[in-house]
Amino acid sequence: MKIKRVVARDMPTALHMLRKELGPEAVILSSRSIRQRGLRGWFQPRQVEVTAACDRENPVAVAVSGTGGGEAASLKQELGEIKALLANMGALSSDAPREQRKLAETLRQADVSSEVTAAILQQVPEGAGLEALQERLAQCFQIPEKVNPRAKRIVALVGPTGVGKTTTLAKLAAGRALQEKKKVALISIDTYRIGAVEQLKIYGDIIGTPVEAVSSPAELKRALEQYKSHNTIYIDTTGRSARKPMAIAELRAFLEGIPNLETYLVLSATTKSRDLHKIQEAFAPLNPDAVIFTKLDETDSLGAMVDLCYRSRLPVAYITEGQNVPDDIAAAEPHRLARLVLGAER
Ligand SMILES: Nc1nc2c(ncn2[C@@H]2O[C@H](COP(=O)(O)OP(=O)(O)OP(=O)(O)O)[C@@H](O)[C@H]2O)c(=O)[nH]1
Ligand SMILES: [Mg+2]
Repeated sequence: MKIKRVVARDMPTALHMLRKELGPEAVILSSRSIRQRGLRGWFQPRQVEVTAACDRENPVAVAVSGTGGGEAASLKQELGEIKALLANMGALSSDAPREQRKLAETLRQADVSSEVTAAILQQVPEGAGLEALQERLAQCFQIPEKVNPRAKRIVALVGPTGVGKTTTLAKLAAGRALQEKKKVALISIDTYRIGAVEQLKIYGDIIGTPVEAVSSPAELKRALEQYKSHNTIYIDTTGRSARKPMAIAELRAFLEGIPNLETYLVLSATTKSRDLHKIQEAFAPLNPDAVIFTKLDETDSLGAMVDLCYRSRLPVAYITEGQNVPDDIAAAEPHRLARLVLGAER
């Protein structure tokens, strides 16, 4: 069995380091939050120290088969560490303080992964209640820097199929054109789905903005030039599967080199945590500035959203909570998101 201990700034980084060293089957034995030694430590954020082991055969069988005194001692130590892990990871063991267990259970019910739950609870003071948890959760959600309302903008929405990119784009464009009275143009990068442009044209007609369909990067550049006097140009893209890197590379060929482009990764809050993570990684080559979460009205458990934001550190720009254009959209607000996750606003 290989045992490895690492110190990192946060849990996901530590887990990443351990998986790299020990492989994906590594089992965490213990984790704790520590300060660096000496005076400097007090002025720097706490770090996490995580110990993990890997044995592809059967870690428990190997540990139990040890007969020598040394191995027995090490077995005892390992069991102790596993116990500590349970207290830390799930905070559900009977050893964990009652308050901590309650908070862990609240996060579990919201579908926050146990990994992220452990990391979040490590930074909630012992004995603290729901309010402290809400505050800590709010810190997991960053929002993008405010854009100068007068600035000219080119905004592209990218993401997997059917998450609500076109609908969200229509909501944003309607807000900009009808409420803020800006000159807006819509462009559809139409290389995949029949009907994609028609859907955007309907919205364009209602909002009263031009809609252009382009099918090559050169056509896109031309369209951007054509509408350069417009205040905001929204670029709609057809959904791409995270499992098809070529489709994402193709999209990159369209979008790269556009100066000051704002790219938003649109994700559905109903997607499973692990899938969200894969999608975010697959779309990383497009360098999204922030995410937009859609369909919050369709789920009661927003833990996947917490996981994604915690792990990727991407800011959240907007959330959408229904199909109505233009009403069902709101700028993301960390404390409101935290309240939604904890079910305090439903
Ligand atoms: N309940 C709910 N439905 C939504 C929301 N946003 C979009 N939808 C619906 O989701 C469906 C798909 O929306 P689209 O905007 O066409 O999705 P898309 O991402 O553009 O899809 P593709 O272009 O095919 O990749 C439509 O029925 C929308 O009305 C939301 O916030 N809540
Ligand atoms: Mg669409």
